[in-house]
Amino acid sequence: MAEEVLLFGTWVSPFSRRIELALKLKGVQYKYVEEDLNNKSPALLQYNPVNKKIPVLVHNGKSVVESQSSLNTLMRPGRTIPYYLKILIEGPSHVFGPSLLMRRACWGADQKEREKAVEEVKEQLQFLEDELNEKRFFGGEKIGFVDIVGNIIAFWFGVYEEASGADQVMPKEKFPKLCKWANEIVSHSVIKESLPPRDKMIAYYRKVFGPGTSVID
Ligand SMILES: N[C@@H](CCC(=O)N[C@@H](CS)C(=O)NCC(=O)O)C(=O)O
Repeated sequence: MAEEVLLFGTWVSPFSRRIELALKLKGVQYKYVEEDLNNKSPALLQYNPVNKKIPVLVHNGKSVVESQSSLNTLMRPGRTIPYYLKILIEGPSHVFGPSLLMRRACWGADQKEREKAVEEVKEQLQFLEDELNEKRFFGGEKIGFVDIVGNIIAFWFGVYEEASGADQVMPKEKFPKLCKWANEIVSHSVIKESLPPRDKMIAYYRKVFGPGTSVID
């Protein structure tokens, strides 16, 4: 990619962090714009007038919205990820995938909702465990698209659990391969420096998803 790459994001968001990761792994120079989601900048509204969400990747004035589309642009130009993996990682519309389910598992309104979400997350994790099999990363020896999208599982899940006090959904005994993979992901030198500070995130989620709050984006 040539110059003039902009990324609009928010420090705590797994979605914008994954684009930062891909940019760093690819060695692309970019300018990062931190957004306050309660007071979005005119530039963000201009580049993503449709749903006004971050992340937005802007290349030479043209924007790409939705983190998986941005990742495709960066990591797999001209190719697309197998659809079943896409569904598993994030869900067809970001509603059924582990990310939001995990938030329900941790902060759902009542025990019944939380338990149901835990079961669903575990089912999806089992599929990923089997898919990973003996591979180091989902794509083989190198970190790829699915590994980056999986940043939520590798890092955010543990933060959600700690912030909410929920039980671990991905114990080593049940998901040894995924746990090993998660450990590799968070220990990778580029990824390590691209993850937000854990303590700050835990404090943030405690405040944002505390008792009485609803589980939203
Ligand atoms: N499916 C989207 C999800 C992005 C998303 O949920 N962004 C949230 C922050 S983590 C956002 O911008 N929320 C503000 C809003 O909805 O107004 C993606 O992968 O890019």
